[in-house]
Amino acid sequence: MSSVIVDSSASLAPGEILAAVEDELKATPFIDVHTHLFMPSLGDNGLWGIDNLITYHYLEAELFRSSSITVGEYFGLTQREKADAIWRALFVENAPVSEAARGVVAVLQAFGLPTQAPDLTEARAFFAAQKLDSHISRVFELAGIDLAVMTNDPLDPHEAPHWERGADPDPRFLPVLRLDRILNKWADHWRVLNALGCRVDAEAGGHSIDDVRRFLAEWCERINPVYMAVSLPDTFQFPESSVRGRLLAEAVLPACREFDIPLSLMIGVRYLVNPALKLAGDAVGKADLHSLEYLCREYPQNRFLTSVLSRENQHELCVYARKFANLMPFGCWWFLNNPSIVEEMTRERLEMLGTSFIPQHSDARILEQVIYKWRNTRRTLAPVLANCYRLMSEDGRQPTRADIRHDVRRLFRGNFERFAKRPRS
Ligand code: FIX
Ligand code: ZN
Repeated sequence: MSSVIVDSSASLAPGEILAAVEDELKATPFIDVHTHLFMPSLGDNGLWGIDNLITYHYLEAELFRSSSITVGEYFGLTQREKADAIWRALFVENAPVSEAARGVVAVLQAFGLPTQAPDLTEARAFFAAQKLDSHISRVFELAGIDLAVMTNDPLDPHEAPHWERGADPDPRFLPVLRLDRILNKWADHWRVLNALGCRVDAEAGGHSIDDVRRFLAEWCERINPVYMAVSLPDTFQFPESSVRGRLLAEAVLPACREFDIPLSLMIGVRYLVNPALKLAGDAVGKADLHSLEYLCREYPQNRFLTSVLSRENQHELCVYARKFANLMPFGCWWFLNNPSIVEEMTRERLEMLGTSFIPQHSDARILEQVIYKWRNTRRTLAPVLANCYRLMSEDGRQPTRADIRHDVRRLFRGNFERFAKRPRS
């Protein structure tokens, strides 16, 4: 087959730009900078396969709008029964037009499985026949990613023992130290830290700060995280004389400086507005980003990898990123990860930040979700990026394929590699 030699330094005609952008997006393996996926050595924390895909909390929330089943009845079912209920309501009785439902269809299509079957028999047989390690590689290849950044919780009783026994690293995954239980749920977890030998108390007084700092250092040595991370409520304030405020200022930020890693702040969650829905019960609130401004200004030696959940906070996040080079906006998080909003957010980021931000992460909880989440990202962002080069061309600078290749690598790899100071690709 003749391979077309592309002169990457040649200027592109306006009619060639979109195809060049699509080619470079397809040809570039992305780094997925935030997921809830787990490397195989972390055991059954890692979720994959059709029943997990269909019982994703996004789809659970949609089920109760399209079925007479009550929340109590649903959570009393087995996982297969739950998946059957969701399949029937969202994929058989109604067309799967929502973002999350279409995603399941895209995964089935990617593996050549029926997308309109009356039940899940064939899909279940297919996934049951997969061997996890080779399946991960196949899924990453289909998704066009070569690295997934995990979310690793040192106080999770289902995960920490794997690390303490020495979980084998996997070159396809990068660890992160997740701090929600320490920073947001101190009242429920200081005793757990105490049992682990930390001299802490309910008010985080005495040796608490020093021992949390030591605990963080021990876990950084153990798992070698690319960053530390915490999700924060829409009400987050900093500086603040609260336990969270003091732990953040005196333990977490110094530890990030000591290990020279960013802190990921994911701001704007209204937790469990409907507790009955469990993981699906969280909502969104507009946050006061003056706290982020203060952190970026007063802690110039720290780097803040930041995503905000409210659509109404996006423009000011871009403005702050123009003011502070230690602030790296990333992703179209959770309720924002829909084409209509991804397009709006990415256009304003390109207009204000050029290619100095990280456009997307998948937030995948189930392995195969990366297939549709990254397919959607490429599909949505290709025309957005192409429009930038078209406008640049109209204004007098002709784009080349080399420009596009460089920019795509910067957006989906280089900005993260530089900000996290690894991995070197
Ligand atoms: O805090 C987080 O990492 C959030 O992404 C999750 O808690 C959330 O449930 C989610 O998976 C959103 O996509
Ligand atoms: Zn997440």
